[in-house]
Amino acid sequence: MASLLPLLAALAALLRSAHAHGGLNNYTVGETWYPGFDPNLPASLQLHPIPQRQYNTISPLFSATDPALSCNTPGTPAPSQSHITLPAGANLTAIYYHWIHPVGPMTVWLSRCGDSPHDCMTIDTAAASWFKIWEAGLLEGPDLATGMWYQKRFQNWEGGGEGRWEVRVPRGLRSGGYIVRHEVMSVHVENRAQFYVSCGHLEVVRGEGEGEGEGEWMVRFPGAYRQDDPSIDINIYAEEMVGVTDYIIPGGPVWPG
Ligand SMILES: [Cu+2]
Repeated sequence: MASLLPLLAALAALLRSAHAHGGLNNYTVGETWYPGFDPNLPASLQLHPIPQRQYNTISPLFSATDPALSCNTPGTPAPSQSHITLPAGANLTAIYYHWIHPVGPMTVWLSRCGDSPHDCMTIDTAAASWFKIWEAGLLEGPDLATGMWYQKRFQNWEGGGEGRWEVRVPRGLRSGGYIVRHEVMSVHVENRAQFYVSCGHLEVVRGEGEGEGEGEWMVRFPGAYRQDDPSIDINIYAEEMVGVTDYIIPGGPVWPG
């Protein structure tokens, strides 16, 4: 009987995700696990410290100008919001248990809150300034519809992929509190991009740099994207897209840090 349990758990997870989308479930830094917010549970029942901000659905946003584009809905701090402490230059990994979509860019962004992660508690994420620290799109042709995207490699449908999204926090970052924003944009439906966003709180220590992104590096969400951007309003299956491997990831360049 005991041997059936893993099978039943896997089946339950499969059924849950069969008609669903996906979200960021946990973070890790090295061997340390940080539980994510669970959108299937009321916020009041999630009493253990959670570095991830609240989101109430694993469904995507469908508009590049959605007011919730910064940190999802509601995107507010969790009832027992905590933060992840890590040194500048360390790797932060986001875990998605069941990621099913294969095409579209993935990006990671930071917004500085202040000298302390507690400053992140009162930030209006829609009014905050963000700078991109990481991006990945199409890794290999033959074209956008059939090529290998980072998202496809990341895909974890039926446990076949990585489901791990590891990104280095820039070495040149100034110490302090930051909100980290993970965004998966999926473009597998013609001319109907989907945005999956998630935010968490970081305390970056031993930062060697003076900086964070500023000036030209800074964008807002919503604000960074236009719905009619040819990388967003896109039909990868169109006849004229056969053999096309060019794809400009929206939101501007990555801060060199
Ligand atoms: Cu989906």
